[in-house]
Amino acid sequence: MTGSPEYTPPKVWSWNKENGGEFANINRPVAGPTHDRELPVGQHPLQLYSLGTPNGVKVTIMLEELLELGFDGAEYDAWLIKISEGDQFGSGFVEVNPNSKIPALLDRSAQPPIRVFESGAILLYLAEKFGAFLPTDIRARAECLSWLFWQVGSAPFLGGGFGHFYAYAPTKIEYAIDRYAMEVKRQLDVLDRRLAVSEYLAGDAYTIADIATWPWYGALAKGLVYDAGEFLQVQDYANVQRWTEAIASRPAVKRGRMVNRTSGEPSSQLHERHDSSDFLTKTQDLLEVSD
Ligand SMILES: N[C@@H](CCC(=O)N[C@@H](CS)C(=O)NCC(=O)O)C(=O)O
Repeated sequence: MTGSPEYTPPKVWSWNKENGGEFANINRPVAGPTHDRELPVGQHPLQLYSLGTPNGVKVTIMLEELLELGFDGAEYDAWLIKISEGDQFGSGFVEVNPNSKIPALLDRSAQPPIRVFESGAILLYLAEKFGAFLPTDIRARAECLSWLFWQVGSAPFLGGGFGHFYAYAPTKIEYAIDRYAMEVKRQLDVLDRRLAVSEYLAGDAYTIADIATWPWYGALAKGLVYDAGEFLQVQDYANVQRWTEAIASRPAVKRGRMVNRTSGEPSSQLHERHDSSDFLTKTQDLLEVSD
């Protein structure tokens, strides 16, 4: 084993603010707001406070899929929460999500408005509210929820484990990278075996299980996260590749990926979404030209 400096934990842990890791500036050992700031509110029933990360994209894909099916009640305002600047610690945001993480949703069609946090809970809330992307048959529903909860439980090993130590940690620690690379490859194999016998995760129909899983594992399979495609040999998971491509080609997925996105091609970034026409008129390439 190489790359791990000797370290003996002290009796009592203390907060090292200068640990050198990416995101060290926003990580804290305490919860709660750091400053007063109300959240903006737009004209639609659903107010989404988010960012175009895999967890955020789950919700914007779901909302765009619902709109694609003709559910007008799924119209939404998507506000940008800049987590690197600490927006998630503003008092208004903490009222919607006490866990201070995107995505967070406020449904103002109910009085008082209903708050929903945790991407899996938001997908389930929207699926039940609109009666879509969640099978009603008890067996298919159980399969769908099993994969949905699998995703929510598994992704932290991919993001917080593998991604953190492979891409973000200030030193490359072989033990940590090995441990999480093994787990992520095991997870890819779990998906690959399932997708060998089933078109989508819950069966023949595309559901919230796919909507939750695709932004993480589909992006990984395309080599788009952590620049780790070659390291993990993602092309070997042929069934995951087939599923990834099929979902990537859906119009709602293409739109959902653009919302609250702040990196990549300017034409792929729609920082805030308040109307369906924004995809044609408010992407960063167009805003930069008119500045
Ligand atoms: N389990 C949560 C995870 C959400 C999460 O980790 N969000 C990240 C961005 S992808 C975040 O807001 N991080 C800000 C922070 O940790 O302060 C979910 O699925 O919604």
